[in-house]
Amino acid sequence: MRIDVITIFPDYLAPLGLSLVGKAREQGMLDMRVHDLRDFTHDRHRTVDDEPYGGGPGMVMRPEPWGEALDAVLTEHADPLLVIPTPSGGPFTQSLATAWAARPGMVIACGRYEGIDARVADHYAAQAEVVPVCLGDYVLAGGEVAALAIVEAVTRLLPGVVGNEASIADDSFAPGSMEGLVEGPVYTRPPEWRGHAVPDVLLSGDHGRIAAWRREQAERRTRDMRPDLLEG
Ligand code: JEH
Repeated sequence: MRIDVITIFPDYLAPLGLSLVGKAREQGMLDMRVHDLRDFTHDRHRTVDDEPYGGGPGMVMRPEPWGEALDAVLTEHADPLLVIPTPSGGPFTQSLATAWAARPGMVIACGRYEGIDARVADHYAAQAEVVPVCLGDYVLAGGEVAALAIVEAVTRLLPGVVGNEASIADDSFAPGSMEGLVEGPVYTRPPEWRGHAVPDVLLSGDHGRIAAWRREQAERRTRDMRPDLLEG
Protein backbone atom coordinates (compact mmCIF):
# COMPACT_ATOMS: atom_id res chain seq x y z
CA MET A 1 0.00 0.00 0.00
CA ARG A 2 1.14 3.54 -0.80
CA ILE A 3 0.38 6.33 1.70
CA ASP A 4 1.35 9.98 1.22
CA VAL A 5 0.91 12.48 4.05
CA ILE A 6 1.13 16.22 3.39
CA THR A 7 1.75 18.48 6.41
CA ILE A 8 3.61 21.58 7.57
CA PHE A 9 5.00 19.41 10.44
CA PRO A 10 6.65 16.36 8.83
CA ASP A 11 8.38 15.53 12.16
CA TYR A 12 4.95 14.99 13.73
CA LEU A 13 4.70 11.77 11.68
CA ALA A 14 8.03 10.38 12.99
CA PRO A 15 6.32 7.72 15.19
CA LEU A 16 5.21 6.00 11.98
CA GLY A 17 8.81 4.72 11.70
CA LEU A 18 8.24 2.68 14.89
CA SER A 19 6.46 -0.49 15.93
CA LEU A 20 3.92 -2.15 13.66
CA VAL A 21 3.80 0.60 11.02
CA GLY A 22 7.60 0.78 10.96
CA LYS A 23 7.79 -3.00 10.45
CA ALA A 24 5.21 -2.89 7.65
CA ARG A 25 7.43 -0.30 5.92
CA GLU A 26 10.63 -2.32 6.45
CA GLN A 27 8.90 -5.45 5.13
CA GLY A 28 7.91 -3.55 1.98
CA MET A 29 4.16 -3.86 2.58
CA LEU A 30 3.79 -0.12 3.15
CA ASP A 31 5.39 2.66 1.10
CA MET A 32 4.71 5.77 3.19
CA ARG A 33 6.04 9.19 2.26
CA VAL A 34 5.67 12.41 4.24
CA HIS A 35 5.78 15.72 2.35
CA ASP A 36 6.38 19.23 3.68
CA LEU A 37 3.64 21.51 2.33
CA ARG A 38 6.06 24.46 2.48
CA ASP A 39 8.17 22.80 -0.24
CA PHE A 40 5.26 23.65 -2.58
CA THR A 41 5.35 27.42 -1.87
CA HIS A 42 7.34 29.94 -3.92
CA ASP A 43 7.56 33.06 -1.73
CA ARG A 44 10.54 33.85 0.47
CA HIS A 45 8.62 33.18 3.69
CA ARG A 46 7.09 29.90 2.44
CA THR A 47 3.63 31.20 3.42
CA VAL A 48 0.81 28.64 3.72
CA ASP A 49 -1.88 30.71 5.48
CA ASP A 50 -3.91 33.88 5.05
CA GLU A 51 -6.83 35.71 6.69
CA PRO A 52 -10.32 34.24 6.34
CA TYR A 53 -12.68 35.85 3.81
CA GLY A 54 -15.70 37.19 5.68
CA GLY A 55 -13.62 37.82 8.79
CA GLY A 56 -13.36 35.90 12.03
CA PRO A 57 -10.58 34.54 14.20
CA GLY A 58 -7.50 32.64 13.08
CA MET A 59 -6.02 31.92 9.68
CA VAL A 60 -6.97 29.63 6.79
CA MET A 61 -4.61 27.54 4.64
CA ARG A 62 -4.16 29.02 1.16
CA PRO A 63 -5.24 26.79 -1.74
CA GLU A 64 -2.17 27.30 -4.01
CA PRO A 65 0.41 25.24 -2.04
CA TRP A 66 -2.19 22.48 -1.58
CA GLY A 67 -2.88 22.51 -5.32
CA GLU A 68 0.79 22.11 -6.18
CA ALA A 69 1.38 19.42 -3.56
CA LEU A 70 -1.73 17.42 -4.45
CA ASP A 71 -1.09 17.68 -8.21
CA ALA A 72 2.38 16.18 -7.62
CA VAL A 73 1.32 13.47 -5.16
CA LEU A 74 -2.08 12.35 -6.50
CA THR A 75 -0.62 11.52 -9.94
CA GLU A 76 1.35 8.73 -8.20
CA HIS A 77 -1.94 7.06 -7.20
CA ALA A 78 -3.84 4.67 -9.48
CA ASP A 79 -7.23 4.86 -7.69
CA PRO A 80 -6.80 8.09 -5.75
CA LEU A 81 -8.33 8.49 -2.29
CA LEU A 82 -7.86 11.89 -0.63
CA VAL A 83 -8.52 11.82 3.12
CA ILE A 84 -8.92 15.22 4.83
CA PRO A 85 -9.06 15.20 8.65
CA THR A 86 -11.29 18.05 9.86
CA PRO A 87 -13.54 18.71 12.88
CA SER A 88 -16.45 18.92 10.41
CA GLY A 89 -15.80 15.52 8.76
CA GLY A 90 -17.76 12.30 9.12
CA PRO A 91 -16.65 9.87 11.83
CA PHE A 92 -13.53 7.79 11.08
CA THR A 93 -14.71 4.27 11.91
CA GLN A 94 -13.37 0.71 11.79
CA SER A 95 -15.53 0.11 8.73
CA LEU A 96 -13.71 2.94 6.87
CA ALA A 97 -10.36 1.50 8.02
CA THR A 98 -11.36 -1.91 6.61
CA ALA A 99 -12.51 -0.44 3.29
CA TRP A 100 -9.33 1.64 2.92
CA ALA A 101 -7.04 -1.29 3.79
CA ALA A 102 -8.36 -2.99 0.62
CA ARG A 103 -7.31 -0.05 -1.61
CA PRO A 104 -3.95 0.53 -3.28
CA GLY A 105 -3.28 3.65 -1.22
CA MET A 106 -4.35 7.06 0.01
CA VAL A 107 -3.22 10.66 0.41
CA ILE A 108 -3.83 12.34 3.78
CA ALA A 109 -3.95 16.16 3.76
CA CYS A 110 -3.18 17.53 7.24
CA GLY A 111 -4.50 21.04 7.81
CA ARG A 112 -3.57 23.46 10.58
CA TYR A 113 -4.99 26.82 11.75
CA GLU A 114 -8.75 26.98 11.00
CA GLY A 115 -8.40 24.45 8.19
CA ILE A 116 -7.86 24.34 4.41
CA ASP A 117 -9.60 26.65 1.89
CA ALA A 118 -12.76 24.69 0.97
CA ARG A 119 -12.08 24.94 -2.76
CA VAL A 120 -9.27 22.38 -2.43
CA ALA A 121 -11.66 19.55 -1.50
CA ASP A 122 -14.12 20.71 -4.17
CA HIS A 123 -11.42 20.81 -6.87
CA TYR A 124 -10.00 17.34 -6.23
CA ALA A 125 -13.44 15.68 -6.02
CA ALA A 126 -13.29 15.55 -9.84
CA GLN A 127 -10.19 13.34 -9.81
CA ALA A 128 -10.20 11.52 -6.45
CA GLU A 129 -12.55 10.14 -3.85
CA VAL A 130 -12.40 12.96 -1.30
CA VAL A 131 -13.35 11.95 2.25
CA PRO A 132 -13.41 14.51 5.09
CA VAL A 133 -13.12 12.59 8.38
CA CYS A 134 -13.14 13.44 12.07
CA LEU A 135 -11.49 11.33 14.81
CA GLY A 136 -13.83 12.28 17.65
CA ASP A 137 -15.76 15.03 19.39
CA TYR A 138 -12.87 17.10 20.74
CA VAL A 139 -10.83 19.83 19.05
CA LEU A 140 -7.26 19.14 17.97
CA ALA A 141 -4.83 21.77 16.67
CA GLY A 142 -4.40 20.09 13.28
CA GLY A 143 -4.82 16.96 11.19
CA GLU A 144 -1.52 15.25 12.08
CA VAL A 145 -2.78 13.24 15.08
CA ALA A 146 -5.68 12.05 12.94
CA ALA A 147 -3.23 10.98 10.22
CA LEU A 148 -1.27 8.94 12.79
CA ALA A 149 -4.46 7.22 13.94
CA ILE A 150 -5.68 6.54 10.40
CA VAL A 151 -2.35 5.13 9.18
CA GLU A 152 -2.09 2.82 12.20
CA ALA A 153 -5.72 1.65 12.01
CA VAL A 154 -5.42 0.88 8.29
CA THR A 155 -1.91 -0.60 8.33
CA ARG A 156 -2.60 -3.19 11.01
CA LEU A 157 -5.32 -4.60 8.73
CA LEU A 158 -2.92 -5.22 5.81
CA PRO A 159 -2.39 -8.94 5.16
CA GLY A 160 0.76 -10.17 6.89
CA VAL A 161 1.27 -7.09 9.08
CA VAL A 162 -0.29 -8.47 12.25
CA GLY A 163 1.12 -11.99 12.67
CA ASN A 164 -1.97 -13.16 14.51
CA GLU A 165 -4.98 -13.05 12.13
CA ALA A 166 -7.34 -13.92 15.02
CA SER A 167 -6.57 -10.59 16.72
CA ILE A 168 -8.09 -8.77 13.73
CA ALA A 169 -11.25 -10.90 13.37
CA ASP A 170 -11.87 -10.39 17.10
CA ASP A 171 -11.71 -6.57 17.08
CA SER A 172 -14.60 -5.04 19.03
CA PHE A 173 -15.97 -3.15 16.06
CA ALA A 174 -14.98 -5.62 13.34
CA PRO A 175 -17.88 -7.08 11.36
CA GLY A 176 -18.65 -10.63 12.56
CA SER A 177 -16.92 -10.50 15.98
CA MET A 178 -18.72 -9.66 19.25
CA GLU A 179 -20.80 -7.35 17.12
CA GLY A 180 -20.96 -3.83 18.54
CA LEU A 181 -19.63 -4.70 22.01
CA VAL A 182 -16.43 -3.52 23.69
CA GLU A 183 -14.14 -6.15 25.13
CA GLY A 184 -14.29 -7.19 28.77
CA PRO A 185 -11.24 -7.37 31.07
CA VAL A 186 -8.17 -9.41 30.10
CA TYR A 187 -5.59 -11.08 32.39
CA THR A 188 -2.21 -12.77 32.31
CA ARG A 189 0.12 -14.31 34.91
CA PRO A 190 0.52 -14.30 37.86
CA PRO A 191 -2.85 -15.78 39.03
CA GLU A 192 -2.75 -13.46 42.06
CA TRP A 193 -1.15 -10.00 42.06
CA ARG A 194 -1.13 -7.68 45.11
CA GLY A 195 -4.14 -9.49 46.48
CA HIS A 196 -6.14 -9.31 43.21
CA ALA A 197 -7.03 -12.76 41.83
CA VAL A 198 -7.72 -13.67 38.22
CA PRO A 199 -11.39 -14.83 37.92
CA ASP A 200 -11.49 -18.62 38.56
CA VAL A 201 -13.44 -19.35 35.40
CA LEU A 202 -10.46 -18.30 33.22
CA LEU A 203 -8.30 -20.97 34.95
CA SER A 204 -11.01 -23.67 34.69
CA GLY A 205 -10.15 -24.92 31.21
CA ASP A 206 -13.91 -25.04 30.45
CA HIS A 207 -14.03 -23.26 27.06
CA GLY A 208 -17.84 -23.06 27.00
CA ARG A 209 -18.01 -21.39 30.42
CA ILE A 210 -15.11 -19.09 29.48
CA ALA A 211 -16.85 -17.93 26.27
CA ALA A 212 -20.14 -17.32 28.15
CA TRP A 213 -18.32 -15.38 30.90
CA ARG A 214 -16.48 -13.21 28.37
CA ARG A 215 -19.73 -12.43 26.56
CA GLU A 216 -21.40 -11.42 29.84
CA GLN A 217 -18.41 -9.22 30.79
CA ALA A 218 -18.43 -7.57 27.33
CA GLU A 219 -22.15 -6.82 27.67
CA ARG A 220 -21.70 -5.43 31.19
CA ARG A 221 -18.79 -3.19 30.19
CA THR A 222 -20.61 -1.98 27.06
CA ARG A 223 -23.65 -1.05 29.18
CA ASP A 224 -21.39 0.86 31.65
CA MET A 225 -18.92 2.53 29.27
CA ARG A 226 -20.64 2.67 25.86
CA PRO A 227 -24.42 2.59 26.19
CA ASP A 228 -24.55 4.35 22.79
CA LEU A 229 -23.44 1.06 21.16
CA LEU A 230 -26.53 -0.74 22.49
CA GLU A 231 -29.06 1.74 21.13
CA GLY A 232 -29.05 0.37 17.55
C1 JEH B 1 -8.53 19.88 13.76
C2 JEH B 1 -7.88 18.88 11.20
C3 JEH B 1 -7.00 21.27 10.85
C4 JEH B 1 -9.47 23.84 15.35
C5 JEH B 1 -10.71 24.47 15.47
C6 JEH B 1 -11.47 24.72 14.35
C7 JEH B 1 -14.90 23.05 16.40
C8 JEH B 1 -16.95 23.52 17.66
N1 JEH B 1 -11.32 15.04 15.93
C9 JEH B 1 -10.69 16.18 15.51
N2 JEH B 1 -10.65 17.30 16.23
N3 JEH B 1 -9.99 18.23 15.58
C10 JEH B 1 -9.57 17.74 14.39
C11 JEH B 1 -10.02 16.41 14.32
C12 JEH B 1 -9.88 15.41 13.30
N4 JEH B 1 -9.76 14.63 12.49
C13 JEH B 1 -8.83 18.55 13.41
C14 JEH B 1 -7.91 20.69 12.82
C15 JEH B 1 -7.59 20.20 11.54
C16 JEH B 1 -8.51 18.06 12.15
C17 JEH B 1 -6.98 22.36 11.69
N5 JEH B 1 -7.54 21.99 12.87
C18 JEH B 1 -7.66 22.85 14.00
C19 JEH B 1 -9.02 23.47 14.11
C20 JEH B 1 -12.77 25.47 14.45
N6 JEH B 1 -13.60 24.96 15.52
C21 JEH B 1 -14.03 23.58 15.26
N7 JEH B 1 -16.02 23.94 16.60
C22 JEH B 1 -18.04 22.67 17.07
C23 JEH B 1 -16.34 22.83 18.83
C24 JEH B 1 -15.58 25.30 16.86
C25 JEH B 1 -14.74 25.80 15.71
C26 JEH B 1 -11.04 24.34 13.13
C27 JEH B 1 -9.80 23.72 12.99
